[in-house]
Amino acid sequence: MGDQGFLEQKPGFATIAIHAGTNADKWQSNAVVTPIVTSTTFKQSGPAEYEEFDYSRSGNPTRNALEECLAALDGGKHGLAFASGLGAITTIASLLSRGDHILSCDDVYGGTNRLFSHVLLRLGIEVSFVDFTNVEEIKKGFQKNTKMLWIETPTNPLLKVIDLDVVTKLAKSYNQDIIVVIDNTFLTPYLQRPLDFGVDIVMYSITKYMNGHSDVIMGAAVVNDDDLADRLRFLQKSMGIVPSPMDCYLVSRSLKTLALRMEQHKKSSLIIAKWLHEHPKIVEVLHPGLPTHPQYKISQKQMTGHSGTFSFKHSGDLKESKTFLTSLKVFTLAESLGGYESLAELPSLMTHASVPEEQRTKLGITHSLIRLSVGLEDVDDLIKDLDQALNRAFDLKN
Ligand code: P1T
Repeated sequence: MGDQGFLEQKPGFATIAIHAGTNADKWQSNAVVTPIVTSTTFKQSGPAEYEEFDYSRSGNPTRNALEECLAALDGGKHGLAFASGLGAITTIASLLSRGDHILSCDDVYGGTNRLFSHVLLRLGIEVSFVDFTNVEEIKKGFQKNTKMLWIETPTNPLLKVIDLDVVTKLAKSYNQDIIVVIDNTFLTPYLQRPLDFGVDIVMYSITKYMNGHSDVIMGAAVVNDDDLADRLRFLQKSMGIVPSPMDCYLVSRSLKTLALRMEQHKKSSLIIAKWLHEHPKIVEVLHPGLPTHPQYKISQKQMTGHSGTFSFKHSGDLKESKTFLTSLKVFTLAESLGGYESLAELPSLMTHASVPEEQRTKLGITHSLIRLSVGLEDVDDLIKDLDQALNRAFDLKN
């Protein structure tokens, strides 16, 4: 058994993060650090006669190095980088055709919900949202035209944990051809390795923990299946949602410290979650590392720990949430998560404002739900900051 009762960490992760895709011998200069190749095009020795690269939308040396590392981190064969997390989702959804159906978990990032409900629907792709923590609900959700299962676990912003083994087997037993996709943004391959559970596509908003420095927007997909990889590669080239070589360099650099960063996010967030759990004005802390979490046992079965992102519900309403958020001094009031700096936000008005109100209310995304992204600052400073902001919001002694 691993840390905090979770799955044991696979050995060698940090070594892979530092070395995969990096090979000094591949460059004429023997550069130890992957060069940033900005060229959009590559000289051909005759018409359509080229070696590895012809045009940077199809492939670029800096991007290839990153994609190789991304694949290795998830224990996958193929990695693909995209211009944003939503760019990755759009490309993955483009594996489908008009008339197909996506069965999605009900709590997903607001932007994913918007893409599914507004854009895909208009293109003739049907999407239904179901509570994936309830097996009976999933079984009822399958349709004859279901071609893709969309999992986010833990979910954004309610931190529901979905049993990857159970849900993947359910989908495959309904129809072997259903493509099972997981958005693994909240955990990264350091804390969860979905390919080990039979998932077909692992998708990331690289913008978050994978880059970790809040200075790049990027997405990715990792797969094992050669045919699926070919189809995604074709879409990557055809749709053109690709990242710049400069951004690929920044992410490659960030991945070198992924293991160290995730280890600290994991430790600090659990300390803060436990502190909040004891606070008299906090009603519920939604953190998969707490034994009070409804899917604590499932978390321990499939994760090696939880990251720095979690939510809590307090006993106030919008007024208290606003005072709390604007009183924070170390945490910054902003959307996003997964950076070295701590962030706090109000999903109901910010990241999940695009989720229809009725759906939000049903899920429990209320004005009393605050989401934190615990960064890498000293944890004592973060607790002091939360304490003073809660004191202000609830008129408690300072
Ligand atoms: O922002 P982008 O790189 O396009 O990624 C979209 C995305 C996809 N999946 C998950 C789980 C996400 O959290 C996101 C982006 N999320 C935020 C900006 C947020 O604050 O939740």
